[in-house]
Amino acid sequence: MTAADLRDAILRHLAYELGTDPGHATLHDWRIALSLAVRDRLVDRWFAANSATRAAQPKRVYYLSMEFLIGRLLEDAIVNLRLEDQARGALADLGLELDAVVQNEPDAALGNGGLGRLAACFMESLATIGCPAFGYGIRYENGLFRQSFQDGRQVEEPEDWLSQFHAWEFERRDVAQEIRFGGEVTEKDGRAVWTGAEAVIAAAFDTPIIGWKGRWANTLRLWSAQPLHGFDLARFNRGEYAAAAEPEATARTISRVLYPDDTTGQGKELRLKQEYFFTAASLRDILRRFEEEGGALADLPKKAAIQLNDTHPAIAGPELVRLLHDERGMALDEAIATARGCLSYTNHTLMPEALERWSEDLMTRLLPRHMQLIERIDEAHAAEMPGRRVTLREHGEVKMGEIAFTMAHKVNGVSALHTDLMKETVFAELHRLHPDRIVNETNGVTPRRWVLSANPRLSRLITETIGEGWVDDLEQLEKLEASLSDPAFLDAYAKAKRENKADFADWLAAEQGVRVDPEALFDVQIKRIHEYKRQHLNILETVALWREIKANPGAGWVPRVKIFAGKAAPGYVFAKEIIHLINDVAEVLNADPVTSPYLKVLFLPNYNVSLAERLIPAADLSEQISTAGKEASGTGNMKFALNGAPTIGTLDGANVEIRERVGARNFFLFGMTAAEVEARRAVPDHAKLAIQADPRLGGALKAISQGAFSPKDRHRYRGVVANLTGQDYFLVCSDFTAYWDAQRRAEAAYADPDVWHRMAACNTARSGWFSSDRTIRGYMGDIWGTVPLVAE
Ligand code: 26Y
Repeated sequence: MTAADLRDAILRHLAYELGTDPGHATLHDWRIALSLAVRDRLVDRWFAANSATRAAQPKRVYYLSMEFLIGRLLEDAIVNLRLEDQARGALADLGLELDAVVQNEPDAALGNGGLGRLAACFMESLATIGCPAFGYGIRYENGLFRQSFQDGRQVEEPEDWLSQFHAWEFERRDVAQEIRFGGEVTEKDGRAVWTGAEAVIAAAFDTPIIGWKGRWANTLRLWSAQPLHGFDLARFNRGEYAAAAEPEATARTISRVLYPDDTTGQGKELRLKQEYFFTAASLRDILRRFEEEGGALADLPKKAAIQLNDTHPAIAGPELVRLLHDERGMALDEAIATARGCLSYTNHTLMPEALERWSEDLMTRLLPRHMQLIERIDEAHAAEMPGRRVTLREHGEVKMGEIAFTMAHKVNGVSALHTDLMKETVFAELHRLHPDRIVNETNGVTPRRWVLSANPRLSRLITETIGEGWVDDLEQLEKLEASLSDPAFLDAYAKAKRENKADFADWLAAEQGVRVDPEALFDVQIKRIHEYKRQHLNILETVALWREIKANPGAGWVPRVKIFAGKAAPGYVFAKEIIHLINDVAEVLNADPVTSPYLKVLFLPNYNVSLAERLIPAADLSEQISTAGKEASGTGNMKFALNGAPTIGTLDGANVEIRERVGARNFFLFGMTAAEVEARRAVPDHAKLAIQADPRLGGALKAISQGAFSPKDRHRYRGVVANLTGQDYFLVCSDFTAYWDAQRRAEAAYADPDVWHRMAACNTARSGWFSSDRTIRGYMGDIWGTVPLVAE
């Protein structure tokens, strides 16, 4: 396809789909016309992959996830179809700039954070590898809330990504499932019959996901909840308009909004309904496909690998048993074994408050048959495993982690450390009973989005140096090793980073009205706000540094910009106070004429995938400072390393593996290990001891508690300070001094450009293992037993 072909296609879509002529088209119109023109190419490849799959009838992967944080799709499609030059040319002909058109697309923010973005990277890698797969999730009308600040406080507004025409999905009116809740269980001819009282329709919307070079494409199928019966005409005719529309509104509530919470599994009925809704619809779809191909039910595990992304779809275990046993007459034990043969479960957290539990009362009310089956599964497991102490229920609650584990043939953690800790802590007893079940699959990120499209300058340099093969074989980045002592290469590497930083500074000035010096060290912490991620450790160090600079402004400080971004769960009060504190500190520091040339603080609002794509290529230092043992893996850490930002971090999650690969000299390590954290917690008054030992920490805390950053409300941070000086569960104080020292080491390295750029380039050259292609190949071999196919 030439640029002229693409231009003609754009004009055709503009006229015949949008009914607009070039003289009247807005940026939005052009974006839709370009999307439709690119989509045509994508659909051709999608059909080719689908027909290859129909012919081969292979085992498919089904990735069940409450979240797919896919972000913008137009650029992905253009890059993977290799249409970038043509698109640039076609738009230039029309007087437009590709970047502006691409950035007009709203982010599809159907996820909270790491788990949702991982699912999106996996979908892209599955397509690149050519592994036949479906992603299954929910088509939320409102994704993750939009964040802004009012007087430094987080304000949440609904994110309505569907308010604009969404060019990437196809509504499948022929594919729909009826999903029921509540009601009762009776018996007929010795079989349980569940008649749910309330019903909604799950309607399918398909988005094609295209792999690198368009070699393969899979489907992301998202379910939308719709009423079984339209609105009530009789009531409407009686003038009861609101009541007439009510059943529709109630049904639609299920897919209305993404749960904006990654901290607690609060017993929210709607959340449980969402989980069952999409899991049940997906399983029926999977069984329908299997039955159409005419296999014997016992062979289901040979044709379907069903991956549960955390416990959110864990009801899949009991539901699949119900579909096989109650609805298809398979013996219970065989149904359990068959379901287990299909299912596998990924755990993403060890934090007890994030492990889902549902009250038995709620479960019995909403899913009475599943509650019975959970008891039967529990009994069957007990019979299988005499002497076992684990149960699926406890204190009137059902434990979804245990259900997922019991019903899965493989259970995986997401980094080496996390997997080890799973074996020792949350699943210790189940691991003893099933020693071969837990495996590790360290997370990864897709290099197409996180290097190739996000960082074109670096990508060009890499391709010029080692050829193009790295894009789908990221370990080829190792070949850069030979250039790490070549001054010309290091100069070019430094230049790419410098230009990325200058671009970012320009964007900041234009969009946020803030000026920063592109020569300063860009020190970046972007992720959900959570105590265990310790944004407050970072801001404490910032305050301490500010006080040092103030006391001695002429000491040759390395200019630094501290950049924060991230959302707090709306109900997580402490996390919101941390946001407020950072904004308050920023206000004082940025206005300080003495210190601000050396130290600025920015909190960018509404962190999302697109902001990450802009920020990561411009970062110098990657903050990965969680309390050891708490961050399951992290994936931002991998994106920064690949883009040449060394890590300042603890031995937590995948940081451990990043450090092993990039080398200890190219990683600013600090802080307690997971084992030391446990020991330290047992020391009485550990926070007070740490504060006494380091006057910088004491001084920073005192400044905050005395209202230095909240002069009109001096006690604003009393709670935060009391937490830190009291229990300090996440050991912010005890790690402070080590963090301070690591920051000084980072500064010293940054002050010597030769040292720094070599360190940064080492990070790029040695992070190739963190591709999600590698992760997906791991799942295929260790868990799914699937192989790639080729499309004609
Ligand atoms: C229970 C429910 C409200 C809930 C919703 C979302 C619980 C958890 C979550 C999200 C968890 C999450 O994003 N976990 C992150 O998964 C990443 C991918 O594996 C990891 O890199 C990261 O360390 C982990 O925090």
